[in-house]
Amino acid sequence: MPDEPTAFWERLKRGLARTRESLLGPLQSPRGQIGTELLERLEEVLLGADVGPEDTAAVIGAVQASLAAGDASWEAIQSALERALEDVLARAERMLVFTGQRPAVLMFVGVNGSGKTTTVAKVARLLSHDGVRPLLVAADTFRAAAIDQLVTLAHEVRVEVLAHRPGADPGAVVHDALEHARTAGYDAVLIDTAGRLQTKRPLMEELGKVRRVAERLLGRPPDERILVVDATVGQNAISQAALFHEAVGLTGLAITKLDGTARGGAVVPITRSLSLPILWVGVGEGLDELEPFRTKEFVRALIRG
Ligand SMILES: Nc1nc2c(ncn2[C@@H]2O[C@H](COP(=O)(O)OP(=O)(O)OP(=O)(O)O)[C@@H](O)[C@H]2O)c(=O)[nH]1
Ligand SMILES: [Mg+2]
Repeated sequence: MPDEPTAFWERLKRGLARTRESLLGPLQSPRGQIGTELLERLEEVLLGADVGPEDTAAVIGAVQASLAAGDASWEAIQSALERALEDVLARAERMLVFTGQRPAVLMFVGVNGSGKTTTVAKVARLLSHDGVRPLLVAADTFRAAAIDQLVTLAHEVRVEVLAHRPGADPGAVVHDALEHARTAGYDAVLIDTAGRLQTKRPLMEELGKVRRVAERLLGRPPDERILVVDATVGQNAISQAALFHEAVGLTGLAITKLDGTARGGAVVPITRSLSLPILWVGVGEGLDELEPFRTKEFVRALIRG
């Protein structure tokens, strides 16, 4: 079974290995520092893992309070850090919304190369495993290669895909896809959009249009408007998000490429400063390397490994 809990756990741990090493490596010195020295070290490593100054302060405060109360063994330090991170990430977890109206519509947006097309295929795979029948939509009509990529990935994860010719209007593709999904009884529609720089106004307006096309047809906006964020860009993702939010009204995040960075701590300031939950984390290039974000499991994999 591809999704049995151990395999899931192993993938998550493996994907977070680099961040874990950057966080815990420097703390595990042979002498096992305690007290102020440890807290200073901890501050350094949290900042180094891109946790950001505000959230680092919150975590340090919580760890300090826990350690003041009792022993400062390595085990106690790990537990305190685990609890502190769980607290700052408490509101980061949310399940995918299924309103009960079919098809559920999920739109994926983000800058170039953030991992949108791969994530769409990975999510489709997770949904099919749960018995949900998804239709993928190639609304990235900008490049022929983008359409081919989605079609190939759809084939690999054995789901259907609707595509027009390169250069077609993305709104028209989405319109067709939603009508088709309704008549053919799909449970979910996953829209892959072209990568764009948030500063390119006409391209951002195009995203707004795709949202409106869906809204007119469904009588409600797409149920999820997901920003796909590349974890390797760290906290810069925060500045990308604002204009995407303005264009489509984001409902959540997918954070990709956590396996490719030691700065995975950036998930903390990204989700907190945007007040957006993380629906999935990508921990590898493989199509099975996407996990629903669960705070407890994420923090445990990060701290305990
Ligand atoms: N290591 C790793 N690579 C990933 C992950 N997610 C995506 N990638 C890789 O990132 C690269 C870009 O992924 P795409 O899915 O094509 O990105 P995109 O956002 O659709 O790109 P554009 O459509 O060009 O904007 C590919 O090589 C993917 O395999 C991940 O979680 N981990
Ligand atoms: Mg793409």
